[in-house]
Amino acid sequence: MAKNMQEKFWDSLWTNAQICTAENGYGLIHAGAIAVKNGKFSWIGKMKELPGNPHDLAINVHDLCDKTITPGFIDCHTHLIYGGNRAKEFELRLQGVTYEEIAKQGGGIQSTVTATRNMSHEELLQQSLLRVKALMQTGVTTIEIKSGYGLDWETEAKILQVAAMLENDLPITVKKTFLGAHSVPKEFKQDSDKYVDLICEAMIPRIAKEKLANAVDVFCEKIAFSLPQTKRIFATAIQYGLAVKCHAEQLSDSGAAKLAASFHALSVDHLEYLSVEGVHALAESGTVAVLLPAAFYFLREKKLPPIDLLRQLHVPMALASDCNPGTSPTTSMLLVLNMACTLFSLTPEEALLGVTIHAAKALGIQQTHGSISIDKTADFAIWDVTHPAELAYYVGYNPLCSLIKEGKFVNLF
Ligand code: DI6
Ligand code: FE
Repeated sequence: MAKNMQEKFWDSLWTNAQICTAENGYGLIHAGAIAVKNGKFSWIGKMKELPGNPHDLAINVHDLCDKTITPGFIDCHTHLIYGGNRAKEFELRLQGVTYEEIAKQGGGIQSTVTATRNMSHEELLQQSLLRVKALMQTGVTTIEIKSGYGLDWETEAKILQVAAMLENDLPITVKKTFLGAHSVPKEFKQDSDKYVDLICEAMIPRIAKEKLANAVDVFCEKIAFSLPQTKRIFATAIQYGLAVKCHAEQLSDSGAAKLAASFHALSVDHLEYLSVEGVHALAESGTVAVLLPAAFYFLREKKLPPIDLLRQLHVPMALASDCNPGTSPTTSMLLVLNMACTLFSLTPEEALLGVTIHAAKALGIQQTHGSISIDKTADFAIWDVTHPAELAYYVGYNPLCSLIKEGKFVNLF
């Protein structure tokens, strides 16, 4: 059945497609067509229900010869603006030194902070552009970018300004999150509460005033911020009209997910050590569980997030790259799909929803993005596969043919 049709002329029409709408599961439409007008989906249905000859209906007509269309992927958790890399630390970890030990010795996040502070806007932009382009080449049309490698006002602002520059330079939607509470900077090592004062009294008010980000995230963990500190930062974020997100239960169970749920967080992310109580709290608040299988893989974690219980209690599960130099140096959403299935036992269908509609929900943009639905933004990817499960199945093979942002073909460079 045609889902809608009133316009006489569309800007573009894609015909002979298999459409995975991501509405109610895969939401497959075989032998389908999609029309776009003014950057939005304006008709979705079966070819045989098209109200006329394709060339009479749209200015541009593209025959897809049975290729598969999915919504553009949404990478809802990245830290992709940073300086340098951490290959040396990777070598150390392979010799048995743990991530926490490296962090305690002043390596880890701190070393990336030093490199990031020393870079200009332009240098950061050039390095980050490469990572964003690589993500786009795996079907991504929307990303979230967190600050957090500055840990002082100047550098945190620089990162968020570079995020805005990326959105200007590329056909991609960028949602910005302030993660000043990523690590306690060395200047405040003796008194982390003083740094939390700075975050709450100076940084968050300025982030809100200058509209540098629309969400605030906290890394709640023994090596980062405590539960009471996290609570204080969340309360301040809400007071300034910013959404809340949380790096929760990545290395231990601190109760951060439950706390974040009590603030109606958009998402809680990582979750390897999430408790039964935590899952129930997420189910009640409608908070999205963001799983980051590439970080799990790269840290060679053993503890799995409680997938069965999340599934049983219908907590929406999103997937993201966590693109960052310390725990997830990847720029492939296809690899993330595969790892979610092989490492976390998600079904390929759950994985696909995890990078589309559930990822949109994790960013609070599910009304306009994340599925192929009338009046939503026409962001989609065209794949040379016969079934969307193939997107999670291949390991390192990329079947992307074209990417469409707001109804227009993206130059994939
Ligand atoms: N958890 C992570 O996996 C990243 N940040 C966080 O809070 C890692 C950041 C890094 O090691 O540079
Ligand atoms: Fe992260």
